[in-house]
Amino acid sequence: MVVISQNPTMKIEKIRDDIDLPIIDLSDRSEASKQMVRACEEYGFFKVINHGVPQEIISQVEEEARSFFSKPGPEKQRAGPPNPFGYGCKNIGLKGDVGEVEYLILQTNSPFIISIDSNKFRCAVNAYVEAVRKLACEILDMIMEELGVSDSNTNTNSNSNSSSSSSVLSRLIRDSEGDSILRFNHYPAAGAGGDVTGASATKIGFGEHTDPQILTLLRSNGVEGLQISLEDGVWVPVNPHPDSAFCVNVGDVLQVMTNGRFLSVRHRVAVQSYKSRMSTAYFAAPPLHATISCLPGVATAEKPPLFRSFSWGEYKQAAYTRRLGESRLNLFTLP
Ligand code: GA4
Repeated sequence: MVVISQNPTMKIEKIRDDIDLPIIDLSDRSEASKQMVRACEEYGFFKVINHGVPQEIISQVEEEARSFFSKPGPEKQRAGPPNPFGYGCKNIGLKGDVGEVEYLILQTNSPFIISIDSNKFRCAVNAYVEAVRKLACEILDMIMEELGVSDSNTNTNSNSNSSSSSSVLSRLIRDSEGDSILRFNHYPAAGAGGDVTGASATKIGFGEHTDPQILTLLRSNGVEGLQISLEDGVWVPVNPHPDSAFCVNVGDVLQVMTNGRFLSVRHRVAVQSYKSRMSTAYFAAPPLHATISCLPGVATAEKPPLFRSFSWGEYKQAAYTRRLGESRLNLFTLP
């Protein structure tokens, strides 16, 4: 079924039936690698199960996030403003974007530079970050191996001293100067009148955008809201199940490094009428000085590089000084 609706900016959009993203079982590594590559090419999104992140670590961090958001506003504001790291409510980025969301953004290279003076919170976040970083690296290593990308002559200026069996991408993420971030989101229920079926305007928690980084690992409390757009103006709600899964998506940097073979897909979050959504996103990013360009062997004479090389710092600056929904990759497209 396709429902035609108008969003608050009066843009006509179609909302299709829910999509079941590929659910990939990481316990079967060779099959999983193939499926992940296919999913990155087709949807830019997939889910992983049997991912090895202990449930206890997930539950603890989600509990800390719930408890943080249940505090009175002034207490949450003690975490400092969200740019670059801290608590934000409704205002997103620096260019006037707004959404029905409150959030907390944390740097993942400890020590945190925000002031949350709870040891329990810090321990839960540290354990979670360590576990999701490991998962992101495993996923990237499997994907790189499947793509047959050789590392030997790749110079992206990484300071990581991890083992040589890891791929260039996971080395960037493990780098001591890596720029990965962790974000907790809380989308309060919209109440009666909020309608995500498309019968009236969709209430937006987080507006459409692509993620600038390499890879995103997302967990939610099982409340729907995430929608992806594989076709301009057509939104497909992502089914939130199964409970134990991580939703993984390709970021802009990975699209560039695979010369457009993988898709960094536009997505957004719609607010539900009666249920509030909580999510935790880990955005895996390289150090600011890392050079982003095509992985070796990916560009060929028939398929020359689509984008010019740039540093992650340069790209991040381009993203953060623009509106959420603005395309940034086209600033780096080669003629
Ligand atoms: C999208 C992905 C991450 O949530 C984020 C977002 C960031 C922010 O909320 O401050 C940005 C957005 C995100 C991309 C464009 C800029 C920056 C809001 C915005 C308008 C933390 C990120 O890294 O980029």
